Amino acid sequence: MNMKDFSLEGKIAWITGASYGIGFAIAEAYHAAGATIVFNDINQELVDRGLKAYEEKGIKAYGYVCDVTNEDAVAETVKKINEDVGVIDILVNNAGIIRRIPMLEMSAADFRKVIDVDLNAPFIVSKAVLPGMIKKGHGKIINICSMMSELGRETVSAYAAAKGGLKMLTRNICSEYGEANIQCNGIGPGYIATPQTAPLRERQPDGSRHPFDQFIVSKTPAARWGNPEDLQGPAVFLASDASNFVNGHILYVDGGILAYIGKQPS
Ligand code: NAP
Ligand code: GCO
Repeated sequence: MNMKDFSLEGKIAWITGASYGIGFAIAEAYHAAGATIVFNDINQELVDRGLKAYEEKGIKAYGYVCDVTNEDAVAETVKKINEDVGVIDILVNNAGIIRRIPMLEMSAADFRKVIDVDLNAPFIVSKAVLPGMIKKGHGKIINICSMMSELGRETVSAYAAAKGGLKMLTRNICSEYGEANIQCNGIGPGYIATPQTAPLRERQPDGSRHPFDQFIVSKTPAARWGNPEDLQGPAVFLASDASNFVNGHILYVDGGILAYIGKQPS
């Protein structure tokens, strides 16, 4: 075993939607492991915000405006990355949205939008980067799944359908391209403190914790929300040569939620 297997030296990593949040934390870790960081976001303001944030961390990142649901924009972005930086070695399909709406009140348009960003886009971006990886003789695709790849809950029907599908897309990319030395795995974060979950953690008018906040803490053996930094080690592992025989796996980084029935109410 050579610890250099965990290095990402000389690798080019594209993390989608990584101006902040989980994607930004993963990019920070990849930079620390030696990778060149490429990210995109949906508009120039967010890309500029991301570039500034990376610069403040001492990271020279390459930022591109790209809506990952737009196949032509993705193809154009891959072309630009190849010209500006080089052929992508590591792809993290991180960009994602959620709509928390009871199913009977959710429009088909809202449902389609979540599926488009959280499931169709990982297909589109993976399909765009795979040819370069196959030509190079290696590649790592990491899909950011979710607890909702395994569990449902009220109001997140579209998100759970997308993340469940993303788990199976992960296994299918593994199945189709494992022979080309492509490893495609997923990370299933638990409940992580980012802007996406901020509404679930808002303090109540009386200053008490949000009921959902208390619920998640009671369902997590670690008795806390996760932080984006909790995902950094697992993300480096799945992007590195240390995981070359790990394929089609969803690595849940959830503080134990999926293993635990939940704390008995006192
Ligand atoms: P976040 O804070 O909402 O960040 C998501 C990023 O994706 C934002 O930069 C967002 O840009 C970008 N994005 C959205 N739609 C896009 C599009 N069409 N094209 C390009 N970029 C787009 O979310 P997060 O909490 O960091 O989550 C990141 C990933 O982890 C998501 O896939 C999420 O489903 C997953 N996840 C999160 C948690 C959690 O507890 N936070 C747990 C499990 C899984 P905008 O600012 O324009 O929206
Ligand atoms: C929700 C949350 C979750 C987290 C995450 C859990 O509303 O239940 O947003 O879906 O984002 O996906 O793994």
